[in-house]
Amino acid sequence: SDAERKQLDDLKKAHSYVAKNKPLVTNIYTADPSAHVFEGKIYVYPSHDIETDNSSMNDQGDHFAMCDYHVLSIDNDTDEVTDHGVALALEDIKWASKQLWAPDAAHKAGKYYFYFPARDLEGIFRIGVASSDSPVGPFVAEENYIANSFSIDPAVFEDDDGSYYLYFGGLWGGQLQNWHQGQFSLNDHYPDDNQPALPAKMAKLSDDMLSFVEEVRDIVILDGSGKPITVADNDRRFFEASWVHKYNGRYYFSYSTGDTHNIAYAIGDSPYGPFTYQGVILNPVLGWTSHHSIVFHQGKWCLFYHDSTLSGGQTHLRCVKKTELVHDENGKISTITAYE
Ligand code: FUB
Repeated sequence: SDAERKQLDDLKKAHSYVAKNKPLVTNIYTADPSAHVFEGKIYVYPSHDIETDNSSMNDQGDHFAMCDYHVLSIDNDTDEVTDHGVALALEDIKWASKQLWAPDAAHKAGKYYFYFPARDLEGIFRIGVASSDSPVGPFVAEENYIANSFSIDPAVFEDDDGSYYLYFGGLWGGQLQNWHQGQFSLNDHYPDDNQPALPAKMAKLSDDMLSFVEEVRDIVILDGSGKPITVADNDRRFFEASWVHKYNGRYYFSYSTGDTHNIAYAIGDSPYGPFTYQGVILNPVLGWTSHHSIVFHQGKWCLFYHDSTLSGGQTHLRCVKKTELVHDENGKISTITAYE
């Protein structure tokens, strides 16, 4: 399969790659780092990768079989990273059956909210929320997933006016292609190649941060001529790993292009989009997936990302890393390559 070929290629390349950045932690495998500055300090909310049988490797992502979450924090003075241990475990989430994939977190009025995708008891990916008085948990999950949520990779964006928005969605194993009729269908559905690509999704969060206050909306990504990016445009179309940050009053929607392995970005004038495609933030990394977050801390923009260097190229055993991200004088982001 495509996934197996990519993994073999990566294993061959692993020994010749010289990574520019070190893993934040090496005691566990980590991925999908969502970083935030809470009360002046960086907290990272990653997936916790675990060993699985290689025969489970497929386009559905069965090899990503994670069953708990840890939170990391970074000391402002020493850059030392602390792993705060298990913050939420599968057995404590009533509605979830397996696969705790890429999470995110938010802080509001002294409380911390942790958003995470998992398969429900019917095998359908949904998004749940858990809360805590501490940024490192432990988090207590709500009884059920967020009503009307589906698919994977939640990312919360807090706007300057105190509104919070949840962005989400992912293709293939993330099941976005199974929701074309507004309800889950076992049949994958992709529009024709020249049609607009399947969009990421978003909705505004309620005051209590536990539900959507509006219908789920599509995130439209336009090309330079104002036309939606199409299904066949694999180098630029949305695949998974939504993230939003604001720079100079404009909204930057960044995401993974999946099977072309870029972290790309698009800019818009509203958190609802539309967003116009701009370019690549991070070139492909070692391993099939790429997933990131962008945060401003102590006068600099940081990119958090993952690769598979810690496991010598095994796609489901990743490690999270941090590097500087630069916006030029026109607000364009300089493309980053993770290796010498
Ligand atoms: O970690 C499992 C999945 O892999 C994430 O949800 C995707 O974004 C990809 O990184």
